[in-house]
Amino acid sequence: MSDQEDDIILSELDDEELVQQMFDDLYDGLKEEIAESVNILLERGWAPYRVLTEALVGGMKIVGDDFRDGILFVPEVLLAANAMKGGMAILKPLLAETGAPRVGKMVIGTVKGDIHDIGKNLVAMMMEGAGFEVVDLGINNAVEAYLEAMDAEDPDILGMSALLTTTMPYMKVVIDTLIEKQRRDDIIVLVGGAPLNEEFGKAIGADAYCRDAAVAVETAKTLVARKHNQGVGA
Ligand code: B12
Repeated sequence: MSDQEDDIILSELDDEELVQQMFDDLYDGLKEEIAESVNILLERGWAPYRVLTEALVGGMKIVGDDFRDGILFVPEVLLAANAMKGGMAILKPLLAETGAPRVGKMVIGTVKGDIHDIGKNLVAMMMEGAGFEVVDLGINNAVEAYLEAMDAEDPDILGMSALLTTTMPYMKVVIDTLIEKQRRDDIIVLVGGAPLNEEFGKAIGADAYCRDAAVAVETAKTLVARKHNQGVGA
């Protein structure tokens, strides 16, 4: 195989071909290529949010499906995740640049036992872009970490992410602890992650389940506005 024949000049592909190529590159964990393609799409006038959802999240969906079906394994998925993060790093400042006024503050973290952070990072990025101040606690958070952050940051919203059926029940542990400590009413709790659904969100006592980052932003805006109005009226 000659390198020359195989070399694809990304900038010579049209938009559709480039997005397809990005799906392949994400699948193969090619971080530099993903970064280059993200920059090409931005130069062509694509909005950062469109690059994120159509190219990166779209590509990650294929990785996720093949992981589920046993075609890809953890090492490959880690590489893909790393490539995705490379693309997200370019988009992050652009998404945050909207100049939106500060709407509220969110503490967000993946729950104990769970190290998935791509979706959480995406929510954090989109929330920042929408004018929220975001404190990201990272992965594998025990209830104490959420409580400490609530003390230190006084957020409007607590966001929890879980990607495993074995870790999602931990969200209830956190919410139950908030109730026990009589702190549940002080905060809006949003939950998300692929295995969750609306019913689960309700069952554990969250204010809302959000299926993606865009819904998270809209829900957060609505609930924070409601909270502030109630505060004024009270
Ligand atoms: C990438 C990945 C990994 C990577 C994670 C890298 C990283 N830095 O995150 C690695 C390789 C480390 C990994 C490990 C494992 N994984 Co994994 N992983 C995935 C995969 C393929 C993609 C997840 C992802 O990033 N999706 C893309 C993002 C954008 O989507 P998202 O996370 O859903 O987030 C969106 C929404 O859910 C929502 N959201 C998410 N969080 C939040 C939070 C809030 C507050 C709100 C409002 C919204 C919100 O908004 C986000 C943006 O739109 C999924 C497959 C899948 N279909 O989800 C499996 C998957 C989650 N993993 C799975 C498994 C089994 C594992 C392992 C146990 C594998 C193993 N044998 O070791 C380990 C567990 C490690 C651990 N203790 O956590 C299973 C879980 C099955 C189950 N029923 O529990 C899945 C579903 C794959 C499968 N079908 O088998 N994984």
